[in-house]
Amino acid sequence: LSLMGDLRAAISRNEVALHYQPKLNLRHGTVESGEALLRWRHPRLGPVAPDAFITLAEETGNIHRVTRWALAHAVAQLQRWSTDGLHVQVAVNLSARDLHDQDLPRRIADLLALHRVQPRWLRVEVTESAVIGEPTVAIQVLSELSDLGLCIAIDDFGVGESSLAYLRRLPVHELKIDKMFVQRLGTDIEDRLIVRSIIELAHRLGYSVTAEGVEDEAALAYLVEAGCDYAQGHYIAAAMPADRFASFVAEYT
Ligand code: G
Ligand code: G
Ligand code: MN
Ligand code: NA
Repeated sequence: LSLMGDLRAAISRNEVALHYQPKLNLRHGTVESGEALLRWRHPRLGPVAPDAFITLAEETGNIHRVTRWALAHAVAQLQRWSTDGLHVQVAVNLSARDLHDQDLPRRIADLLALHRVQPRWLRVEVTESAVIGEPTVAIQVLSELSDLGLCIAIDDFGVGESSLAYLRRLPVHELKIDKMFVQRLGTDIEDRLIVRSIIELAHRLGYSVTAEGVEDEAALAYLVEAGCDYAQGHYIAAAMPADRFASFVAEYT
């Protein structure tokens, strides 16, 4: 648990950072959005993987702290970019427990007002499993966020406890296809069929689609041909610090 103590200290001292992974618009070849991903460099241990410290924060009841920090920093960054004339949309990941926090919509509304950022520049990503745990509260929280004007993305779509029944009760704007189906698109016939079907399903339900984990040219080419809207992955760019992300966006407008 001393690692959790270190994380709390790192958050209060701003020793954690948000990096941003560009999302490529496949129709226009532009980048107008990105996903915020937490990075923590421990003074002794070096970089700690977010999977590890997010799970730890969840298990020790500290995830709200982490989420609030990420949201506050993403919105403050959006304000700075907007002042610089850079119009970009940022997605922040929420954990299951965040969806049990009925104060979250008001907290986000306050943050946006404080920084004079329009809600449409902020997105939240949630997994379906996050909703299944306590669906009534989660659906209410997501509906309030959607009513505020935020877009809601379903993350890691296609793996875990996914349920199409819940999907229809949620105010969803975007599906993000899990990288498991995307990484081998160049060679795997079944992954191609699955991805093509998810894209068609999403479009029929009125959602946009992002493919995650694009690692080579073959995957990217398949996604363009299959009508996918956005792509994210190391072949395009890994997550990068805010200043580099701003240059990347400027280069791809
Ligand atoms: O960058 P990657 O290794 O960067 O991220 C690993 C996992 O950590 C992913 O599942 C990602 O969604 C999650 N993650 C990264 N940043 C955040 C964050 O700010 N909040 C939450 N809840 N999860 C995050
Ligand atoms: O769970 P979520 O989708 O939020 O997390 C995104 C995770 O995927 C992060 O850990 C991010 O660093 C990672 N990621 C981003 N692009 C790629 C990629 O092309 N390949 C792989 N294997 N991981 C990726
Ligand atoms: Mn995500
Ligand atoms: Na994902």
